[in-house]
Amino acid sequence: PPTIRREDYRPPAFLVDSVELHLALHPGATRVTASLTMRRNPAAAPAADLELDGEALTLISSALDGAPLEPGRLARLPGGGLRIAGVPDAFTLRTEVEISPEANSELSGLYLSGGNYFTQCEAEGFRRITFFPDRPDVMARYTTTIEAERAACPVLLSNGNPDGAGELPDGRHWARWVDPHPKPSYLFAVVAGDLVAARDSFTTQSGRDVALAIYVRRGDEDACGHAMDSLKRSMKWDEDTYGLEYDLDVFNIAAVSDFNMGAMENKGLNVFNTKYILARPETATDTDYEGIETVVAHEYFHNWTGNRVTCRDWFQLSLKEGLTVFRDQHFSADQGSAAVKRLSDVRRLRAAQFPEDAGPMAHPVRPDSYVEINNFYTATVYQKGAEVVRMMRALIGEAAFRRGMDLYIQRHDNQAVTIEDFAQAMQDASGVDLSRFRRWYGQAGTPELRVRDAFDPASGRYTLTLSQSTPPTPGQPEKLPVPIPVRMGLIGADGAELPGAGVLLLEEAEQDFTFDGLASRPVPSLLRGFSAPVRLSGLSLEQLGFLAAHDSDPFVRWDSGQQYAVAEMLRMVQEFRAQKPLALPEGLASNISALLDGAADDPAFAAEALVLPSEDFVADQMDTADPEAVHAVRQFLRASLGTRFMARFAALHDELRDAGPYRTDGISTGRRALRNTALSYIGRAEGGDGIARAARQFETGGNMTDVLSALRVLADSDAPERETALAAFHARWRGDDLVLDKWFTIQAISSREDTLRVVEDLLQHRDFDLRNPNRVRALVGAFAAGNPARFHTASGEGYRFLADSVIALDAVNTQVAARMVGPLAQWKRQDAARGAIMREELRRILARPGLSKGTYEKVSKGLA
Ligand code: BAL
Ligand code: ZN
Repeated sequence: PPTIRREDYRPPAFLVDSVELHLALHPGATRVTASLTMRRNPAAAPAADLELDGEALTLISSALDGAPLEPGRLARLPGGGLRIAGVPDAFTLRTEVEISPEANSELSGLYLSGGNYFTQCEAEGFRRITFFPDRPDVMARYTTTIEAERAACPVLLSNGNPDGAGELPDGRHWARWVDPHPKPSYLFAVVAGDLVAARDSFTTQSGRDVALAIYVRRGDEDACGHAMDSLKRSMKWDEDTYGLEYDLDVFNIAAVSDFNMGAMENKGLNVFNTKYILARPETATDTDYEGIETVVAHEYFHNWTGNRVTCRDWFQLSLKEGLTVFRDQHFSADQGSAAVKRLSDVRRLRAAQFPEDAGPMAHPVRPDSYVEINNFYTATVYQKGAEVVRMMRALIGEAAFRRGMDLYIQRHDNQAVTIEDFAQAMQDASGVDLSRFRRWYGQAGTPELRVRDAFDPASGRYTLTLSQSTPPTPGQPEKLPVPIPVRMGLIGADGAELPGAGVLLLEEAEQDFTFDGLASRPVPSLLRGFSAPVRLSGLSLEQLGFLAAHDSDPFVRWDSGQQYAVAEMLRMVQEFRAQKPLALPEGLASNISALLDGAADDPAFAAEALVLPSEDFVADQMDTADPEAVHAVRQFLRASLGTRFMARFAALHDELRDAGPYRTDGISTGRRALRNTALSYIGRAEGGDGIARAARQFETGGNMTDVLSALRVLADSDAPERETALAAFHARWRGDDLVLDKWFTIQAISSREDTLRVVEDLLQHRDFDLRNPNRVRALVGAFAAGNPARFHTASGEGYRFLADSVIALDAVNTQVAARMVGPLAQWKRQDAARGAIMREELRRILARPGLSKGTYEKVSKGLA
């Protein structure tokens, strides 16, 4: 398959001013008629022929300016597109095609889910609905008429505002939607089916009323309250923070249980994975509630950053995604504890993006090439992209950043633009030269930031030496220094903050920063708030322990504790490999003790800080991973800490029980998180009553957070309560897909040695469905990406299991298949024996005839 390169970008030869679409919905054979009002693009090189994208379309008829096109002027292109020879400068093209929603297991284009019709067009799904220049820099005004059987599809939705509806013969009916805003084809959407709406309204800052509706399956309308509330808070926040107001009469959301992504920001008609809409206390965890708030906000914020101002081409994806993740993170931070939100965002960045940036798929925030664009909806484009925007704001200041956003939108409203245009707006609004800063967009890899320091008691001068380097990544052997904003402070021996706090800007490979007038050597607190997405090294264990106890910055306090634990765990891994007995390090125990002392003051922070660094994070710090040793060490520490502090964990578990109704405010979720962290330690402790506590909590827990935390403890155990609880959970929730996903996941991530067997059995379970992406992610994805000890089992069975799954999936849903390849492609991180089996499995996938280009790209890059 061909590689698409950023440098090959050319403006579209033809533009589309308006689109009239008519969809006659039938499960097996939907007719789509499109009338495109087109003209030559004066800014493009002249082209004699018109080329349109198309995929899996059966052409029924076509006409140019009302006259049928003779067959000699039409040619089909290799991927399924259409070439029309000799078109005039301006014309109307009418095509009629047939498509089969029923046969569409890719879930891209128009498809059926539970008998209802949904679309997904980003990135290139619109070409599976009709012939079109399916690229984001072709922005058009759409009028969409949908017709369907009234009984099966009482609800007919598309983008924009409603513009009429009526009856048709044979029990059918129609509805028309007009979207006044020009948009790229990837934002097109249609939803039709037997859905019911939860409704509300929002009055914008200028006094316009917007009708809000969330469409779900009958029976789920009472589970939309949190999503609706999140939507209204997002609408208000964007007005208050950026002066950005919603721009249609209606804002509709439709939820679907078969969906490749989390959600999609189609203009005026967001389509959501049910996972990010439906929540009841008894079915959704606190993490689910947070996810809903974040994703609802994210999709809403796209209305301006993505929809009104969109991307010129898909290399610019982070223009809308990085910026919109930055905006949703900022919004969520404003809703509760900003500090805890920040460290959980950083934990996720390190878990997903750092390994990606160090692996075979490493790419810049603005990639230079791709084979399949769907492979580039990555942690780098999203999360690192957001970090880059955050650093930009730190460099120019909040006020200038707001002016820059105003300028960006004013300049580029209704345009398809580049990351360069965004940076230019920020530069023009701030007067700060960002030319060097733009390297962050073009250079892949996580910079390594090293610190050395020196103190001269005679002069009272303290010198911090910061240096940076970025490791080579595929296609980028040499790296330049990037500007790294290092927010910092200095701490005195008594734990007090000293003068000198601020932001150091490291622009060169190495720079000295001096501080005068100090009485004694301070401890440097660096990267406060995680001011740059880099790996920091050079602090001693002693300094880390000191910062964990004393720093005023919660991020540094948390991170220093984590880095301290990592250092000890790496040392213990060496001992384990040398077959020496393990012992609980006293320094680590006293850090945990100090956290327990302060736990009542900030339960949410304590819950985060008490959790040991993940196995993947620890393995990620080793030259060659050793999943077995890391697992053994982490389990040993959980058990020893649980045993040592049993009484205190038990007290927390008793005291923090929820009183009164379920609430999702930061205090309540923090208390539940701390209580369940305590339970998890008790569950590992020797001689503890963890199983009894977990079984009781499982039976009496009034919310899914508590029930699932208890089930997690049981599922990891060999106790007889395990089977009883899993069976009871399945019996109670087998009718609820989202809860059943949790049942699959909890077994897939169990630390028990028989987990792979269990997972293989679950693959055959009557409730498993390869066509449902949530279910696949819940079982196969959770096992491969969330259970390193069992996935990397030395026999290689975990690898074979994943390769078999990828092969089976590639025949059903290529996007989901390609996404599953990741863990196998990290073979360079493993020892030679494991690496050889992983490569063998990658080659086995590659040898499959008819492999999709997405899976091909991931596997072939993984093998390189
Ligand atoms: N645009 C795809 C889904 C999202 O990032 O919002
Ligand atoms: Zn997005």
